[in-house]
Amino acid sequence: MAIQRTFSIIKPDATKRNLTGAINAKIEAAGLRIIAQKRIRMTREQAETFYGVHRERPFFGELVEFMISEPVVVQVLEGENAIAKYREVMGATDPDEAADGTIRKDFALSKGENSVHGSDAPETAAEEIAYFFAGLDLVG
Ligand code: DAT
Ligand code: MG
Repeated sequence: MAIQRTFSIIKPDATKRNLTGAINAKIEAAGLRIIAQKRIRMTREQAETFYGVHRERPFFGELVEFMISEPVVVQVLEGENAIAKYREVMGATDPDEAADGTIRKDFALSKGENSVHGSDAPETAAEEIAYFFAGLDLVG
């Protein structure tokens, strides 16, 4: 498997509780390199577009309100098999189902307030990175 890039968000529940460093420690311990990172306040439009695939789901409104409720940290992670590896480090969407030692097991508050986002495939990773970062921002 080649070197890949994936897109990550440290979500409002985690930035609010000062967990950015603790989450970054787990990312780096897994061998993923943080090659771009910025703290932003997501706009409603950005949140609605980013989660557009979930527009018809009953939790969409709640999800958008949550994502704009506090600053987030958007990141690009690089490494061997980075997309699947980060999904493993994150753990399952629902923290009650997440494996021990994962970010969501250790930090997530609920299925909605679950501390991190990670891309699920190469196509979405490329789209999500391009939505928040210019090519020159990525320092591999
Ligand atoms: P993941 O973030 O693990 O890729 P997803 O893409 O299915 O999960 O959903 C995106 C986000 O939407 C998820 O991180 C939290 C929220 N979400 C998903 N299912 C939910 C539910 N049943 N209730 C509340 N929020 C939910
Ligand atoms: Mg997803």
